[in-house]
Amino acid sequence: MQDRRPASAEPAVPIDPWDAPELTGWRRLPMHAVVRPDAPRVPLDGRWRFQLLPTPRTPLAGRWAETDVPGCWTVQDFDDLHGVRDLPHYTNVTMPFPDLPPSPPAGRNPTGVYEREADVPADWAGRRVVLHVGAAESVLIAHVNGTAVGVGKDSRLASEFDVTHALRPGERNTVRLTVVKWSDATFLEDQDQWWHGGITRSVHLYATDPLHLADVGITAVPGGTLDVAVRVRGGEGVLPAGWSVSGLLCTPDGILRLPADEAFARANVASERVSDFLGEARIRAVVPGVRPWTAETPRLYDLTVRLHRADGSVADESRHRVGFRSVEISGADLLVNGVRVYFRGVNRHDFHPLTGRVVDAEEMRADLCLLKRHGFNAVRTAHYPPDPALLSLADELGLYVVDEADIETHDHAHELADDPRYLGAFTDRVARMVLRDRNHPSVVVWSLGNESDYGANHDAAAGWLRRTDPTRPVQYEGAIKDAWEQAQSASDIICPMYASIEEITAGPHSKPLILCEYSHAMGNSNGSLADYWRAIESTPGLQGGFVWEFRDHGILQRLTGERAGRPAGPDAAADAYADGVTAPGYRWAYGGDFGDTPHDGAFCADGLVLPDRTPKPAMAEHREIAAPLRLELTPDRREARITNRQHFAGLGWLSARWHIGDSGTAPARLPDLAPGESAVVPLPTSLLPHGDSHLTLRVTTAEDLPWAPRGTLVCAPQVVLAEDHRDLLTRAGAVLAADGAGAVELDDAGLLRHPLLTAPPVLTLWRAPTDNDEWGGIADRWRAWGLHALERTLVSVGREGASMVVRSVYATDGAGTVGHEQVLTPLANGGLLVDETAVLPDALTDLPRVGTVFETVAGLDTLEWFGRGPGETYPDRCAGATAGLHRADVDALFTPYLRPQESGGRHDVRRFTLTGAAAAPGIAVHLDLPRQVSVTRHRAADLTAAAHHDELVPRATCVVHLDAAHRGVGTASCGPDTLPAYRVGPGTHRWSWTLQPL
Ligand code: IPT
Repeated sequence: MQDRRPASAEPAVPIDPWDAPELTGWRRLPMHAVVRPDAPRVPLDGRWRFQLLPTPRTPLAGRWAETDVPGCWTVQDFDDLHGVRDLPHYTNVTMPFPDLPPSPPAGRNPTGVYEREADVPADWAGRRVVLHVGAAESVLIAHVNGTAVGVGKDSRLASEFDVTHALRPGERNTVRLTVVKWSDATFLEDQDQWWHGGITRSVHLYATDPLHLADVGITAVPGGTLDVAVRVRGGEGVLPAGWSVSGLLCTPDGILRLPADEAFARANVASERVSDFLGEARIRAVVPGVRPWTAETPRLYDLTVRLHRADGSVADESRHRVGFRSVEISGADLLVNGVRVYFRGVNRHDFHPLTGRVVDAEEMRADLCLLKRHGFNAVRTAHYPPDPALLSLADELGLYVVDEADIETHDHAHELADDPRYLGAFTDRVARMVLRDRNHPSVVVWSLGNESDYGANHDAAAGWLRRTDPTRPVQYEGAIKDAWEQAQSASDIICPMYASIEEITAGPHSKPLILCEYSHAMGNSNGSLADYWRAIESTPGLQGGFVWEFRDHGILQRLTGERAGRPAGPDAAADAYADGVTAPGYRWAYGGDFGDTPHDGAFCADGLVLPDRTPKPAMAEHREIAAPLRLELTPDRREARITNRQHFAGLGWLSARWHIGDSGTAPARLPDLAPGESAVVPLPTSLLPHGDSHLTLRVTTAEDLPWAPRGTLVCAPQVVLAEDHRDLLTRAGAVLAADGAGAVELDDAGLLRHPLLTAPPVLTLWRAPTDNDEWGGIADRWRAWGLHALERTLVSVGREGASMVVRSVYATDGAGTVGHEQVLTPLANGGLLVDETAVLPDALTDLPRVGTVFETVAGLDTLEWFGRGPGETYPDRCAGATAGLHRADVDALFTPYLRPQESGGRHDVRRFTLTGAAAAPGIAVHLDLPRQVSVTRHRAADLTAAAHHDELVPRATCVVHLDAAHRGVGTASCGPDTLPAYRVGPGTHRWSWTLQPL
């Protein structure tokens, strides 16, 4: 196609596209949903010449460096010719520069200039050639052979330019892409994540016929109604005679040929000739026997849409995978295919610890498979449209998606939502997302963006959206922030963030309530997830939520060598990290670690998985909460009841086995149940005489699934057949020594001397503050009370019968004195019974823990415990762990949360042994009640002092905590604090335990 614009006689308008909010793009092709996997294509990923300039106005140097596309220059290793040194920078709300909208900093604005040659086949002559740039942040200026071909803004969506007029088929062509990092658009992209720069998705050229498919919009609903709107564009201004559109749909019964019913109803006619032809055709059909798409049953049908020349040959073709499904809101219920579903969701960014924002399809598949394996059925694409491959994967694997526009004006929220200069950008970003993604069955809700206040610009975008796609609800948290029920046009869903259980259950609600963010996963967190779900499943109108967020955004950083302090980058060897742990010489960097300022520290490390995708313990918690079936005892406790908790699927994809104790196991037969149905099944009588009374149904995948191999754990519900009420000594198999005189040895301070302990058991009220403790503010109160450095004063040592009674006091800073009594009684087997009482003054209103800490000799490296496990658990995060006998290496008990903090706890522990290599003795500990216990290589003080794991030196000893009470972890870093039921208050705390050498 020729560029028919006349040469202008006017002088050029001096626009800096990076400082012009009204300009969202220039000569950019309209966004569309045509997918052409087979179109002739020249891939342009790989090495490009590169210069990073300090400003877009800086002249190029004569020499070029090189770098890879796609890539973030902020993590790449290249020859920094202009000395720009632009490393990752992390801020949450705060803009990374002080300038006010709409202008970016004039003085320093890193600008990457990418250039390379493209060999274009000679047979592309006469065809339309399009340059596709997957994503560039934040302003893209494209040139071909020195001709400016277009400008694009919007860092998370592709820009396409028609480059036919500038390109020379059969020759080497030069493509230059200039990427300006800061712009007027940066104020719209103020998401809580690292700032990067670069071209983050793939680049290529492709060719089509001049007359081509311009867009395809598909609506497909259960029942089989298929409606495909096809737009055709280009050519010589009129539709050539005889051209047509058709569809081919693959069904299990064969290929259906679907003609367009009204070809080109809106075609231009010769008398109304315009610059290029635009016509629309429609394919309508009712497909018999379709099986609907849901996240549980992600059935897809291949559809090919074709544009035919007069002779029937194919001029253009677009490929789709169609899912027949509907979404509607009825009262306070959001229905998928007519059924009220729960959203067991997570917020997910495009993130990688080596590449920054460049993610490939295999990485995305790994993310989604991991989510499916942990019971998630929904993703919110926080806070921008994802790489398009993510949506195809969600279609295929079965996940509901809330697709979110790339609008977050957090630091200037109020100004921009009503700023008419940004009106175009708001609607453009929403519209381009919808036009790209509307054919994905997985996308069930559109989101207008995040944290941008609420203004007329949102309503304008919502208005465009509702007319263009009436088939999906729209949500926007900013619109419901102040009043959930308030009438407005921007949100069909009450989608609050971080609302408490009390708030969400204070209905009734007029619309479905689905939390767009909740259960902030920063560090050791996600307390009360099970309480949320108890509330959601028992309150009309509540339909779930999206955990914040999937992954910790830690960037792998080199600590040694020539590039010390820099990101390890895309080429870092795989052995630089594994299982959440970085190799020596590396660490997970967070805000401030690259010298970035201002910054928000570790607030970017708030995911359910560590940067390398190792699941944090909260993932197991979610898996159990999301279990597809429920197991209960019948009231007479002689049988079990199994309920199918899914919305669409039967239980046929699952297999199950009963487990009891450490070895008893028997096959279980799952009943054939429709969603919501339940049935009574017999208990495995052969197992029941077994000593232990915790009966677990281990449920796994019965066959290989696209997201999990056969045998993958799905859930492990447990019932308790009988409680163990025996007293401590009976359970420990111990009796008091007849005459214990001299058996308990104390030092001058009244502390126990014991051959297996290197540090005696003492009272502790301190835990290394979690991120929730720090950001929620409670840790400052604990410090103010001096809990981290309590000084012990011995009051008395006395003897009562065979026992030694040691009384001491601990002075706090201004909160009174803590009294502590330890009664040490020898046991006949050489062990010791320890009865402890702590009396806490009323001023200590809220404590991290009350308990005992001691350290063992070195050489003990295996913990075997009866309690919840195998994963880490805390009082308000223990639904994902079964009670029973578990065994683990001491080193593996600890979770390396990015900023060191309290970690490694096990809840409801009744007894444990710590053993080492055969020769070394070990210890056995029994507790009076199921208690919180931790065994790690780190003292609470070590963890408190460290900012990163590389600063920690694991001890050879075991640091053992036995807690009478331990505060739940809550979610206070962003959201509700630990619920009152899981807090530790003042008053009298008593606990007893026995210590036996093995
Ligand atoms: C909310 C943001 O939407 C999200 O991007 C992230 O910053 C999260 O908080 C915290 O990690 S906004 C917050 C002010 C509630």
